Amino acid sequence: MLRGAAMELKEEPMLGALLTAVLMVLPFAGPGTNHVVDDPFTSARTSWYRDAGFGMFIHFGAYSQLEGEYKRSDGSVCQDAEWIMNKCKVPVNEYEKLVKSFNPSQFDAKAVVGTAKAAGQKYIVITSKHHDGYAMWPTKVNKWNLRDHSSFDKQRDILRELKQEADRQGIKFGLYYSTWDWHDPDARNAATFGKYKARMKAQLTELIDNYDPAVLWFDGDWDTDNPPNPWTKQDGAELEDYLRAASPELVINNRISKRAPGVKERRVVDGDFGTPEQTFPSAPIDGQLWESCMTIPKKWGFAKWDTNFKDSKTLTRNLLDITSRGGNYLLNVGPDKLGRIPAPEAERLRAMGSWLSANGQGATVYGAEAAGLVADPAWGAVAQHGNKLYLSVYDWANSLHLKALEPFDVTAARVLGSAQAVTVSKAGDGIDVKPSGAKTSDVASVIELTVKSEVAAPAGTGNGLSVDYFPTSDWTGTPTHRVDPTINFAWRFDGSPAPNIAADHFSARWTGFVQPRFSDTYTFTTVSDDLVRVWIDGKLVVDASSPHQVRVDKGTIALQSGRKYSIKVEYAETVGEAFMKLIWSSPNTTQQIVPKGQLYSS
Ligand code: FHN
Repeated sequence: MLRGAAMELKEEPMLGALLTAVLMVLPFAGPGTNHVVDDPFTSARTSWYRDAGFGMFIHFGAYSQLEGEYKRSDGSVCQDAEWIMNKCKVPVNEYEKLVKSFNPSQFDAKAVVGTAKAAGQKYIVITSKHHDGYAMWPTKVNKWNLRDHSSFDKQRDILRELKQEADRQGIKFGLYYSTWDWHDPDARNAATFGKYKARMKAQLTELIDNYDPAVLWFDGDWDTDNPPNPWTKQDGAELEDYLRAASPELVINNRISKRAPGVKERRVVDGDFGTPEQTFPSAPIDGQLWESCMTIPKKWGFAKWDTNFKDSKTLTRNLLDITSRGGNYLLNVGPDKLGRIPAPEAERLRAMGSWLSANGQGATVYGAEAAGLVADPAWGAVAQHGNKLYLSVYDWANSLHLKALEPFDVTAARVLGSAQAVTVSKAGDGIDVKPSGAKTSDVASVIELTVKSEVAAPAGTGNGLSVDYFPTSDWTGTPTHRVDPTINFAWRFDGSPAPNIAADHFSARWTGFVQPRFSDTYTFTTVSDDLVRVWIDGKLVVDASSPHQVRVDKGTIALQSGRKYSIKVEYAETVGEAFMKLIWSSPNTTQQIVPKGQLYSS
């Protein structure tokens, strides 16, 4: 593993530098390259992340020293938090002077990790470098960092302290890193941007080698000229390759890429998970894992005037809504200039943890998935965990209706933390759940249903799909034939299905059979660039046949378990990036790349 090599060579600084230099230029791509490493929906690499459900974001940096206020020379006061240098137009040299006194002497990793544990948060993501470019570790790349530009104890390293404490207390450690940088002059200058990128890669190598993060959470992926941000989608793609080679177990967010000017939406092909911010979707995101990040007050970084803290009921219900839709909740704290988590934030987190640890209510979050068997109810949220449905009831009533999306039986029902009887009966388009007693909590009372739905057909013995790859974008010319285990490709800018197929102007036709394990209405989802059509049992289920940028399309079809249905997928790439993924889901099947065992080439 390259990371191991880098670690071993750390003791040999010259060789380590040589390896780092080689890594930076090693061509990871070219015709025949598929940049996909696995299916984040099901891979062992992302398993801990999918089960975690709840993490702590920490926005802590030089900006914390200003406590959210900048007093101008004319006496006026400008307020912001982690954006204060930019929004208040603080001259760089003045900002440098102001943060020289930064001294987070009371930063206590044990207390920070203890607060995360008390909240029930299973991972931490701390800002290692925000947009102001200030590194929170003793980077060798420059002097703009907590070791070389502060009044902090030069023997201390807060990232190491936090990493060691997270390891000791058994929670995962992650790092936020902004590709956009207001301080490094090369970061805003297209002509010298390559120097900044080299420094960025060297810093990221330091972070991987010295702190072994489980998550790298990138930020700063928007098009702007304040200051200019020359980062490109291609830079993001190359960096993702580099990082995955350097640390194969890394989980990476989608903001490693770059959004086109004026584009608000982020793509589902970058990194491993999407990052809705200060909000969350009403249903699982098609095509990618996702994590909602949110603040407790208004701002991410500490601001002494920012005292409108969300209450713990709202925050807990946010968590339940998010995890019932297949997402994670990354909830932020903004330590003050001494490194202390504001008491109101710690108090809300403890309250969330108390609710999660009471009556086994954590089962609504940890390892929970979107409940495909029922529709999202108005009175609360429903998550599924194996053969259990967890009904988190916000609006308690002694009769709660659930719309069934597929038939299932309820073999047991109980209210967590109460001995009250619960009866369940078929009713209209679903079931009525009738708890006989009072609610157990003002936040959410949890009813656990043990359900028996259709038993899966035995796992398939498929080998994948037969495929012809054509050297044109219209399925003409002499094809290259093979069998693909799945349809899960990110050819990106320079990759292609085979070394003899150019990166642009190629097409593919997969054929064979697909075998569902349940008698369900299946949703087939494609992630494609440039165009795709999917036929199943002769029915055109997905038709995205006009050339497009990265796009998600889907269609449904009712299938009987165990039967083999003919499937044909036609795909074409014209120019630029190329992606093609075939995903399925059903009331009994969580969203995933259609697995090899359920695909037959003949
Ligand atoms: O500009 C940053 C902001 O300061 C904060 O870090 C958030 C957290 O997701 N991300 C950016 C805004 O989208």
